[in-house]
Amino acid sequence: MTDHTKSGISRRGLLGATATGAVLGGVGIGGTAALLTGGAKPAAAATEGASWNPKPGELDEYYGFWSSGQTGEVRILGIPSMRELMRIPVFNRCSATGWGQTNESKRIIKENMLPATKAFLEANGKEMHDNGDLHHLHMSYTDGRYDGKYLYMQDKANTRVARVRCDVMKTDKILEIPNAKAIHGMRPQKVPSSKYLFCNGEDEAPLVNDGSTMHDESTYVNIYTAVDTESMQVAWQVIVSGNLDNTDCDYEGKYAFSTSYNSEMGMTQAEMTSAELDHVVVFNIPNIEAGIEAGDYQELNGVKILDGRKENAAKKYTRYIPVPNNPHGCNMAPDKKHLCIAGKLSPTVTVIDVTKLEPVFNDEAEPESVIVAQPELGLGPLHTAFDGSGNAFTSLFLDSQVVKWNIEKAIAAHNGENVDPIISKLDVQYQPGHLKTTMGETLDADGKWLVCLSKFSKDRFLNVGPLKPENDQLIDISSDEMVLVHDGPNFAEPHDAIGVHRSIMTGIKSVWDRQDPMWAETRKQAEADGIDLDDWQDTVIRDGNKVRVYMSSQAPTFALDSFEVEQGDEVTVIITNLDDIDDLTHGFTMGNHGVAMEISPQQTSSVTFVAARPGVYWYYCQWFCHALHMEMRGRMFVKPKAA
Ligand code: CUK
Ligand code: CUA
Ligand code: CA
Repeated sequence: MTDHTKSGISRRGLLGATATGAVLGGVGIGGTAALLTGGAKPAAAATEGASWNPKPGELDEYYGFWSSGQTGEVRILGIPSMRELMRIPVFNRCSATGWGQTNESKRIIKENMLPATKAFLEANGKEMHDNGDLHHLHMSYTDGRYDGKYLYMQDKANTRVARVRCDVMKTDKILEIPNAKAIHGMRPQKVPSSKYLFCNGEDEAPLVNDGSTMHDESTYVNIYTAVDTESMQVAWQVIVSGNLDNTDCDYEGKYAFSTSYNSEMGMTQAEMTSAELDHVVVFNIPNIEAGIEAGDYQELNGVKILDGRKENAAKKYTRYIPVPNNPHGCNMAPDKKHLCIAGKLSPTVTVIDVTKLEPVFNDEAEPESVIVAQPELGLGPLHTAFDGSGNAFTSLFLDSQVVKWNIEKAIAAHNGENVDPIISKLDVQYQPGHLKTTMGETLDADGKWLVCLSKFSKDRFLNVGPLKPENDQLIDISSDEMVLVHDGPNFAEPHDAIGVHRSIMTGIKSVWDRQDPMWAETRKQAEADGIDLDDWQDTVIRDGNKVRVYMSSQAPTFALDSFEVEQGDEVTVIITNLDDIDDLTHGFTMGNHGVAMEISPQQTSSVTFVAARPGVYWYYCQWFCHALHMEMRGRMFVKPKAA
């Protein structure tokens, strides 16, 4: 058997055919020279690495929460096994759970949708978007540490953010953000707690986007949004100069940072890459809060917007730190001090000392004075992760490598000392984007595992057609020499992941609370119908041409083995799963009606449809629950309309 991967030839071949062409094609002459300097060191001979493969029945040490890109969901994987444990639908629809179909999920999806979007969807015969583009997800923090309560995620495609409750691992809030366009980078505040969710608007557009100035690019702006995580409503927005890509924040609760690859405000790729330098925007959170308090804002679509553009520097809301053209990743080290900005088109990572920012805001120092190192690491640096021992790991997209380097040594080299900050390099397969260390974006960074999310898998798996999986690689980082221990195929397109130690996830329930707010509206309707959902009655209520069917389920039966409606009735089926045993989920599928939903232990779910065709339709439970699961079914009779 030939080993293509170790020779490095196929890796370079792939590079030539795809990424280099695409990236260099747009860069032009300015960036090319930098991209062609420096080369890949061959990978060190692989040693065995730590044991990653748990025996059957053994549990993982970490929860891995994965984004899924254009699939629009969140996935839970175990680390180190890389076994997929669960999927959480967020911006997508889900056939198994009924997300996007049940009344409970529709209420969450539509609750904070902008009126203009509702009207747009209605014009297209829809209630909701069918897609999302979920790049980034992060957990809520208390004092710089994960608190296990919520996950937050964004949707670049439709300018939304969402929240997942970690007690039940379900989405409970979705917010469409007004004024901004294309939420990309997103981070919860780390200290003292995740009061704000910081959200980058990537796309430029007129602030009032009504078509009146759409050809006048001088009216285009980009918007930074802080969402209040408790209410999941916008707290405030800031107009910035240039666009916004990735974002992170400090461990003091004072600053947030965003990279901009289009400080040029160009509309074509040539224009977006034309400058020598772009910038990192630094947001001064207390100054912004004071500005809001003082009334220094305009209001648009119910949101307070401050002006944080360069020309408004006197207000001290923002500062702009120049970095090499077209940066990408923005990662705060758990040393509380160093922010790492990945160069992308530059082979460097720019290290910013955030403790030097105060004089810059007070106009006592130049913005570039905060740059304390700029190590040259390799081609196409995209993102950086940390081990908690002063080391950083940067993905090199073009070199298809992970480079491990030392932050203090990079600073020493920047100060003229003769030290090499690079500790080791490891070939990955291929073209990595994000990379994540266990607990690495918290004060508890433990330096055990690194997951490298490679964008291409090429020859690593059985061929499955022109569309290939990606390859999330598990790397043992417990010693200076990184060891690749596992290839993990993954479907379109997890950009990001976090690794959370299982000791933090103590609040996860196995059985729902019967009073859960998820179906509060449904309970209210039941109350109005004289139904007590706690003392279950199985009954059919007629209300004009609306019919509500209240039914309980208990393995292996639905309480109603049939019900009758009239053709044209709007039927709502409300089911509570009375089983309270771990893992005993039922479902409800109405044959030939496109209706299916999950009902986990003690959960209430409801779904509404119009019974438009006469006849008999069987409903059944679609989650295997019992030896008589196949028999867990019943009939809906639809009486023909009188002619
Ligand atoms: S971005 Cu995907 S590799 Cu959207 Cu986090 Cu850098
Ligand atoms: Cu209940 Cu299958
Ligand atoms: Ca640029």
